[in-house]
Amino acid sequence: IFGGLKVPPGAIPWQVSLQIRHKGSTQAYRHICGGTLIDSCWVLTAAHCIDKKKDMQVVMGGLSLDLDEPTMQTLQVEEAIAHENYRETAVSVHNDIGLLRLEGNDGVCANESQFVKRACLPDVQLPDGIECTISGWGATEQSDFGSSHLLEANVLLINQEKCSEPKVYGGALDGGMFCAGHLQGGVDSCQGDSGGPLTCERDTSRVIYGVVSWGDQCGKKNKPGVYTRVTHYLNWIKSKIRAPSS
Ligand code: 4AZ
Repeated sequence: IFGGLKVPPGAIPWQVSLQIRHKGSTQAYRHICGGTLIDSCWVLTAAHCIDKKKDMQVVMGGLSLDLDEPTMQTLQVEEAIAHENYRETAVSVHNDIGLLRLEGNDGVCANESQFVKRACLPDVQLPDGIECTISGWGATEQSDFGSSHLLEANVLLINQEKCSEPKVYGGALDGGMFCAGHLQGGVDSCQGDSGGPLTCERDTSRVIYGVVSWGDQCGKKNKPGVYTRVTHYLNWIKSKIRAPSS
């Protein structure tokens, strides 16, 4: 996160760290992406974060990637589902959405606590210009390697036509994407934040409105972050969650 602040304990209880096992090691896992807990056994992430060949685990309820915190829960990924039409082109990433099914018993995987909670799915599109929140352990203006403490920042939803102007992303956007950030630059998601949440306030709760997907570098003028538009994929998400492993 560029231009972010440290997240206080329990403030973003749906944030997870998606980690893959180091080659040749039985114990060590490395953070690769963010994700969002949307159900006890389901994490929403980006398709480009999914590596079916590697063991994946999810850590939730914590803020640090370096320390073991007593509030943390670590769960293995039983199944990783990338969108069937996920495609990367030279200028864009299409259908960059995926789901992780967690290991558990009788439909209980993550245990809800003050530090671990599900985010709600959105029901409608939200208006341009509203303030939403992004978070993650990704690269910062100080470090390409990311932050060991979870960071957050506020971004604005940017009009789709405005973001499709030639000086911004031209024709690279499709209806499954939206832009959020600050066109003057400075505040943005970055590498390592991918897959993580963009949430917005709706009534009295927060909804998971976007998944960190791509952008032309980070924090640059006229190059805001591009997010997978969760409302575009509600039927896809619901179909997968209703019928696990089919
Ligand atoms: C990345 O490389 C990446 N500024 C993620 C987010 C953004 C750019 C790049 C948005 O994963």
